[in-house]
Amino acid sequence: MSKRVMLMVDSHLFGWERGFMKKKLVLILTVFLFSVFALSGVNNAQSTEASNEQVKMETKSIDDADYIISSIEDLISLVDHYKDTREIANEKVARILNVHLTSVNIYAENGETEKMAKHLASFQQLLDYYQQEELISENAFGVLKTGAKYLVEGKTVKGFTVAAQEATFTLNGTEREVWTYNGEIPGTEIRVTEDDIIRVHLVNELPAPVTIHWHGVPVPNQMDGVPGVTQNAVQPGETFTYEFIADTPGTYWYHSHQHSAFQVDKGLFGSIIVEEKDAEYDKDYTLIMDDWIGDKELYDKVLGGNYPTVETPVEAWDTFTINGETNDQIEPLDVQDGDLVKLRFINVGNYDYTLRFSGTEFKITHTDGQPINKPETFTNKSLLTSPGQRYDVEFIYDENQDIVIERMADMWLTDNTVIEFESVGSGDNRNQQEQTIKDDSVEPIDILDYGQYKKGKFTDIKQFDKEYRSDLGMKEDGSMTINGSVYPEEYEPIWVNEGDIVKLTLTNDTPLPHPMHLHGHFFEIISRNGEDLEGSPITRDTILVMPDTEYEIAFEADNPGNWMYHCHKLQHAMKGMSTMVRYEDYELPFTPDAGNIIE
Ligand SMILES: [Cu+2]
Repeated sequence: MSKRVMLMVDSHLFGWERGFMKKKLVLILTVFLFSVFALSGVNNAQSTEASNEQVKMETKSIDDADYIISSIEDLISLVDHYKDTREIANEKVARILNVHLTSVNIYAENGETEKMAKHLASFQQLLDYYQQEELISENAFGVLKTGAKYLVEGKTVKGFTVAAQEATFTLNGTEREVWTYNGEIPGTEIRVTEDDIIRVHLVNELPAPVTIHWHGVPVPNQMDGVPGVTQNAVQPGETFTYEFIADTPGTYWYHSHQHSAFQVDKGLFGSIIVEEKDAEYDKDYTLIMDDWIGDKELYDKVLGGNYPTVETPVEAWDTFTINGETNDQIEPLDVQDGDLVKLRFINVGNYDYTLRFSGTEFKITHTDGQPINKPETFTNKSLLTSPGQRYDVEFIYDENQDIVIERMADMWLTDNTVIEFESVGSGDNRNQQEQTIKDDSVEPIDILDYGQYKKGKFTDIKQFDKEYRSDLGMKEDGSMTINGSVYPEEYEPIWVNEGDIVKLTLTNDTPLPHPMHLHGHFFEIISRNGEDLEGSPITRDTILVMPDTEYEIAFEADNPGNWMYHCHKLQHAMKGMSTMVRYEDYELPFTPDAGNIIE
């Protein structure tokens, strides 16, 4: 396994957590688990089978999370752990909690569901009491309470600690000060399985406030991580816990939404992957694409402090990276002949990147994590990706073919970047950059005419409940506008009610393409320049709006709250190209303070 692949799967864990995981791994492998299926009272033969399945599943992904709760045994070992770390005040409190959990286990085994439920309820009441008496830390309380709550429903809770930290990052041979999640660029990959409960404990060790926004994941509004809109920014030294159900599989990413044009550029991003339960890939790689200010002096001037202080010419971002590495530093991906390879491309940068695929047959299977209907194969074609967007691409690795995937050179990012493959055990057949076919006649893929036609969710809707326009523009002073308005001073929200089917018409009167991102909802693209889509329905959360082109998109207002809707070229959002979709009767569940900078 290459170094970079290790980096991608190796979560940052604090020392005590790593030790704890080892202990827990042994526990899970050796102790018979009364699975959550046993809790619902099915017969013994079935529950044994289910338990075995669960052991297999947990060992596969156990290194990814700080803790996993999928059984009463897991809760018991967590209580012991919090006793050791003194997050539970004393032996007695831990013992009483575990007496109840042990009883739950015994009653579950005997099929006495009523008594079992009673003891689990007592356990939760005890937690409330100990929290009031300050005999348990806030974090330990939250972890155990969540675990108990979801265990009854047969769900697995996966917990991650994400520390926003300063770090040093080497780029073009020089060291840069960066801000990171867990000390790495990109931040720790959060990888879970469909229907898992994700619980992320954010610890802010930076000298500036931060948040985590879960780009594309349809989370409840309070978990969306937008400072001043869904929560107050997490101040230095403070913590915040995000918790949501990962019920929509796909490729997503996370980033700070505080002062995001600055903080995302400085490194505060990572990927979040929700695997399908029946995923069938031999290899599955996440490729996070970004651009950096290559010149160290300029980098230090622009990004060295806690806030941006200088205007920067656009051509300064001239260094392209994949998973934080530049061209020749990028480790080849491990593959074997015949592997079905899935690549998850995520554009977290400032520019649109063009990818070229050649040498074998490829398929684009997902846009922004959402499936494309019966995608056709292609070769030697290019794909335009824009900030905030994701594309999943699939192919079968054939060591006899010269497979080339590259980011094509363009205006400021003048070098092309080649993704290499290394086939283990079959000699040196790693493809070389020199082999890149110099072919300028690469046909671009039109993602709005790709895959097989079928009716979309909104195809037959004749009358929309709400219709709004988003005319993207630019003022003479350089500010960027939606319907002539600069956010936040002049903006008009898009008002909706829960249950509305909403149509937005987007136009672009600027010379630049704008990737418009809607939080909390997926939308379907229903037409371009008045023409309905002829290929697969395209569902996404970020649409690239080309100059002089009109698009209609539609979404169902099914997630109450206040949701940002903005250009994901974050410099444009900062200059005003931003607005909000707001639900009429939504009451803000917090009081915004003065420390929030949304864009
Ligand atoms: Cu824009």
